[in-house]
Amino acid sequence: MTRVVCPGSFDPVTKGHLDIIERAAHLFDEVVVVVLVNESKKGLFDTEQRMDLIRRSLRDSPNVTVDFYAGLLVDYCAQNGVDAIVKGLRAVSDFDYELQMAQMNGNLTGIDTVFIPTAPDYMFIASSLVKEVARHGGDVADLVSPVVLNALDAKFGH
Ligand code: COD
Repeated sequence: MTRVVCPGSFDPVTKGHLDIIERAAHLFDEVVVVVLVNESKKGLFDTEQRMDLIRRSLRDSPNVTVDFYAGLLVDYCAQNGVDAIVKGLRAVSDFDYELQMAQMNGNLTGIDTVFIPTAPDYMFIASSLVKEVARHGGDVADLVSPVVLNALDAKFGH
């Protein structure tokens, strides 16, 4: 049994995230999507809402569960028998930072990171841009699931 984590802020989950999670679910036995709580950064959605939006956005994915953690990702992995970290890679701009995190995590506990390339259609999608566009009433219907779209509409009163 290979258990992997897909970690992130997921504020909110986008179609780019969902594609990586669903592809990881085809490759590995168990996928845990972990919402990392950053106490110093207040997001648009709270942790419970982010987890709920991920659960309700996932299509039939019986080997995917959703969890949260406040602390180092490697500690979560050690405590939960996680074999590897899965990350999506969008562009060269992601690569430097993702490589640095992968090497830091590997250095801390020896855990490996597996990169899955983003689907070309989702390459430009980032939660921060989705929020900015939605805040100003722009159309993000192609970038997020219908449940996230509703949640954004409710937040921004559209
Ligand atoms: N297509 C494909 N993949 C994507 C896309 C997209 N359009 N958008 C995002 N992704 C992938 C990326 O792999 C990204 O890493 C992941 O989804 C999550 O994205 P976000 O934006 O929700 O989350 P980030 O980048 O803010 O997450 C950073 C972490 C929370 C994973 C990181 O800070 C962390 O591990 N924090 C815990 C504390 C810790 O252990 N720190 C030490 C790190 S070395």
